[in-house]
Amino acid sequence: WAESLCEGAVVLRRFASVSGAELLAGIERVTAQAPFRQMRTPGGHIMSVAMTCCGDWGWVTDARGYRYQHQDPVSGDPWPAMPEVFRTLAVEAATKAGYDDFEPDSCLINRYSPGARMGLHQDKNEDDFGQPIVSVSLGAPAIFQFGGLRRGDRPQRVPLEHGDVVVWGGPARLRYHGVLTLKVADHPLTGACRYNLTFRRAR
Ligand code: MD3
Ligand code: FE
Repeated sequence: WAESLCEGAVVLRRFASVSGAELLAGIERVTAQAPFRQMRTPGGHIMSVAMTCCGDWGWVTDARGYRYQHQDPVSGDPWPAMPEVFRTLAVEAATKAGYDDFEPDSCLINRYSPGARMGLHQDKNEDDFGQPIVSVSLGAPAIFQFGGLRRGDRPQRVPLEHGDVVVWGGPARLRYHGVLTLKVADHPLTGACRYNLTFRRAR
């Protein structure tokens, strides 16, 4: 039922495929209020991945740095509420992976168009690294890379498809990871796009 990528990382293949259409409807609802945008890194680069957020805390990056904040910097309004179908899926996946009291307060929604990629990085803007991260892939397939605790550690490649859910915790929580350049694809629900929902406990 669950495959282990490394100590602390559990893949639930196709776990979200039954709720795929509902999750995509949730993305539409969130983006009606908080549209996808390409953010700027502190180093001045524009990210190829378009992002938006929902829940109490949204992850943002700009010239001032990476951080979580309550408000969408584009509108100044609080981020949209996390759709119940999002929260339920994340909690169920975390429970299956052995995290019984995961309560996400943040969901980052990433949209990859063909050519978009995410370089190797660590997720370390959260307060408690004892809390896992739940990631849900929707639409076009991608190759995910995960390395070690040092940037120079050679990464492994893992293909992720529509509905695949990965729970990252314990010793995997601070591993370097990224996504290779998205190839052209045609998924019945999303066309050429890949969406990734990343659920976190920010505070
Ligand atoms: C491994 N997103 O938004 S999610 C990100 O597919 C991010 O959009 C990727 O990395 C995406 O920060 C990958 C999978 C993921 C998330 C957190 C991790 C993998 C992780 C934390 C530690 C190790
Ligand atoms: Fe990440």
